[in-house]
Amino acid sequence: MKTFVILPTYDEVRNLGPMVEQLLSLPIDDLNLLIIDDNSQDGTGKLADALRDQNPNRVWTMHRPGKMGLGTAYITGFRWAIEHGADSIIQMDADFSHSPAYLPQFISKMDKFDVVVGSRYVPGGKLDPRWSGWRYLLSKWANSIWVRLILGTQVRDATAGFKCWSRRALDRIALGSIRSNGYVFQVEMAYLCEKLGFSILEWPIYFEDRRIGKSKMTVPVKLEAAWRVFEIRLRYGGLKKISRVEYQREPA
Ligand SMILES: Nc1nc2c(ncn2[C@@H]2O[C@H](COP(=O)(O)OP(=O)(O)O)[C@@H](O)[C@H]2O)c(=O)[nH]1
Ligand SMILES: [Mg+2]
Repeated sequence: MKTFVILPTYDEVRNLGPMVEQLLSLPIDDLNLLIIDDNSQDGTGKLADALRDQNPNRVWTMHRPGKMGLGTAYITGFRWAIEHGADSIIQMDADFSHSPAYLPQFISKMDKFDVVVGSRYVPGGKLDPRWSGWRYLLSKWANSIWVRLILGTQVRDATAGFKCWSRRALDRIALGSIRSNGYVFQVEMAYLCEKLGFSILEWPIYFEDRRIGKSKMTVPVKLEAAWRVFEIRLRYGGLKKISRVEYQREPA
């Protein structure tokens, strides 16, 4: 079983080293990393190449000329991983909000599920206690109510960016037709999973605030995401109703 972790980076120079080290020390067979850096200003790209040279045939890098967004980074990474023979593909942030410690559990579920979603909003899921009540409510509302109302989805954490995909699932998604890029990229993919009838496991995670560096997501990006949910509905509204969606919320 070959696994690829796709790590998009933009100005993560202090997170990337420890992240790669932790990922490579996981007890997972044939675990490979692809770092996609968008010409970070802080030297992340150079560090990525150094890590690649230190870990030949385990760490790969891709450099894009400028900040082109998370969605396109993942689409590019998914395609590359499939071409390179991946059986499972993991998408995660490089800032430690998504703990590498969950990976063995996610991968162990790949025989039964098409996608595992690291979820903040299922029982057992937890947000960093440093989140203010207001920030928590807004996020929970956006994920669990707004998106569900507009799209009729079942997923509790619609903008979850921590996922483990089986190759068979990604093979069934027309990656070339995915248009959204920021948070909505996650919503679009989640919606498609349900429309395509994938079996999905929402696995509760503890979502820690990034340890170092700054978030690249701004309030306008978040507001834009809220409106773009309508666009997704318009674009895919014609798709036939879901045939089979099997959500398992908690770890068995
Ligand atoms: N390659 C690439 N990575 C990005 C871009 N925007 C954000 N990232 C990375 O995507 C991950 C999530 O971004 P982050 O700013 O932490 O978003 P937040 O967790 O929603 O605050 C981090 O690893 C970032 O370095 C981008 O435009 N291109
Ligand atoms: Mg983050």
